Amino acid sequence: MTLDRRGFLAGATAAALASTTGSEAIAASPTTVMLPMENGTRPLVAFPQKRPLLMLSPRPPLLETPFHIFDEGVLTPNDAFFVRWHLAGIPTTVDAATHRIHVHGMVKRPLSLSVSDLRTQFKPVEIVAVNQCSGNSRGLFSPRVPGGQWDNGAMGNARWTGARLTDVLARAGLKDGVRQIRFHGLERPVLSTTPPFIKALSLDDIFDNGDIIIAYEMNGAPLPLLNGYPVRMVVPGWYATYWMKMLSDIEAIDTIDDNFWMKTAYRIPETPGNTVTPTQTGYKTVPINKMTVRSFATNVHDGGSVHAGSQMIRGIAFDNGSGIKAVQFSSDGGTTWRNATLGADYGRYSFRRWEVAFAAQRGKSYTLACRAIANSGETQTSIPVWNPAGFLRDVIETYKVSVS
Ligand SMILES: Nc1nc2c(c(=O)[nH]1)N[C@H]1C(S)=C(S)[C@@H](COP(=O)(O)O)O[C@H]1N2
Ligand SMILES: [Mo]
Repeated sequence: MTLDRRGFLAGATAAALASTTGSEAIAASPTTVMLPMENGTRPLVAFPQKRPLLMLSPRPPLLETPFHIFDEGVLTPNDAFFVRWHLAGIPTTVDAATHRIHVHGMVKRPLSLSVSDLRTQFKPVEIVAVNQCSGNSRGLFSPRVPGGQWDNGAMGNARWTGARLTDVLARAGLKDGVRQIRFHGLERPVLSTTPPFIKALSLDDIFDNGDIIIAYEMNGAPLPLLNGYPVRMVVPGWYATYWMKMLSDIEAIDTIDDNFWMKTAYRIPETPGNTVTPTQTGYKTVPINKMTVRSFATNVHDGGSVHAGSQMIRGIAFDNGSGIKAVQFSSDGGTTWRNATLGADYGRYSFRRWEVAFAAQRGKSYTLACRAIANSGETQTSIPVWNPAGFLRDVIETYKVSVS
């Protein structure tokens, strides 16, 4: 039995879980994990093609990656990669041979592409990129906000292979006046009153970010069904909400999409730092877009311990594609900082591993901290962002540790 090093064993729940959800998809799991937040108890549950992950919701599935996975390698294994769906009507199987991606709307040549067309008729592009939910770490907001109560594991880094979106759009030929491209996947709402999950990107953003791909491989293998098999969008540097899974529909439009998921949900304050106070009203909002810079230590956790003597503290950092310039480490709660050593470069959208030597004295306790500086100049600060949707968390992480 493996335990999440970040949490601790809280008791057996498998039988209780199976009886409350009634889902055959859920395999027995002997443990729960306590996340560092109120109401932070999560069962570890194995869904199809997945190892046991922290379950926030069975239907639609919300599964978080146990944080120690990020210490094991720069790429997040497919079976450990987090899962987030909005709607419960997800196909339980998809036939990749008959699946089609329709490209239509304001195009000169509407297309109906199979997965094999994508593989054979377009140049394959490989890119390592972080997929991070807009609400990653939402459960750590203070004051608390509604929404999926994630700790820091609603993210993952994979090597994606696929066809460039701009190549597909060039094949279809955009008509004059196109302003946005709208994306839709295979799942459907259970209730007719629930808006279908549709996202849109502006043409400028698509052409600025020539790295958007329609991916048919994840870490050299087919995508797990729950991560969007057979094809998903990969929008490097942008929050995961745009990374449409089970992509089936691409539509060119001459308007700014105003469906619920663009106009009402997934908006951030258009204020300095995209932050507001809990009582603030009357500010403008914009659709969430590029990720902020973050870094984490992966072999220590807050409230945990380190051993006496010298050791390496390891971690990861990423931003929205300028790349990581430096990661700094502090063992005195952020009073003094020194540079960590960066690991191999997997590209500017990837996790960048870092490590730093640290000598711990028996009997002392420490507040460790790490902060990343992106090539863009963006630097993490110790002031947490706050917005009512719980997006964009990027505060400097601190880890109080004792010496054992
Ligand atoms: N079709 C579809 N794609 C989707 C979603 C969804 O609900 N349906 N959710 C988005 C959001 S908000 C997130 S965080 C990511 C999660 O990707 P993952 O499940 O592969 O980790 O998928 C994105 N793509
Ligand atoms: Mo998300």
